Amino acid sequence: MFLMDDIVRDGNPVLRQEARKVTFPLSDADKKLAHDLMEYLEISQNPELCEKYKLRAGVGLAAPQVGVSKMMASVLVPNDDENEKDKPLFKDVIINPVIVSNSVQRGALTEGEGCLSVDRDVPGYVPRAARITLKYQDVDGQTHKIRLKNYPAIVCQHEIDHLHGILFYDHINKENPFQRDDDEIFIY
Ligand code: 0S5
Ligand code: NI
Repeated sequence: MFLMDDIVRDGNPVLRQEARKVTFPLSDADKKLAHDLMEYLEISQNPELCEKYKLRAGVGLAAPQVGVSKMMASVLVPNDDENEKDKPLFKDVIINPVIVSNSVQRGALTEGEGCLSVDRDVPGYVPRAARITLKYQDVDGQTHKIRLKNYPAIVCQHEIDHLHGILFYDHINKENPFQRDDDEIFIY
């Protein structure tokens, strides 16, 4: 199980490295990594357990954030609909993910972004594609090609950035952090 002390912070070179592709079948170590990455999100999204283990709740966690430079990340986007609480909007460990197409339309989270590896608050919009087509492998080596929009699309782009050594604040306009394009949409 990962705790906050296991999470690598900004300044550690692993966060700026290009992660290595993962080979199949997964080694036992890679299987455990996949399990532990998802477990962190599940535990952190449970208010009692989050408090008990003093975690920062997250919707995604990439392997480089726990010091492992491999193309693997967990994503768990909860469903806010009270009746659909047990049906996440997106839940999977994405391995060797590739964004095969991006919408022309851009979108940014209204509240900006944070990162479990960045302890300071960096205000500003993080412009991203509003919709993506994502190709990835799951823990069984099955290939998925799916279309994502809005929040799940933003979360996956944030995680895939980690696999290429990119942090969210790299995308923030330095001169005008809250600058927006005309047809850019607000997400959330
Ligand atoms: C329940 C629990 C519901 C948490 C919502 C949340 C991975 C939640 C966060 C992360 C922006 C798009 C600090 C706050 C950041 C992806 C950063 C927390 C998201 C990933 C974890 C990031 N958070 N929580 N991370 O690379 O919204 O947004 O989840 O750094
Ligand atoms: Ni992050």
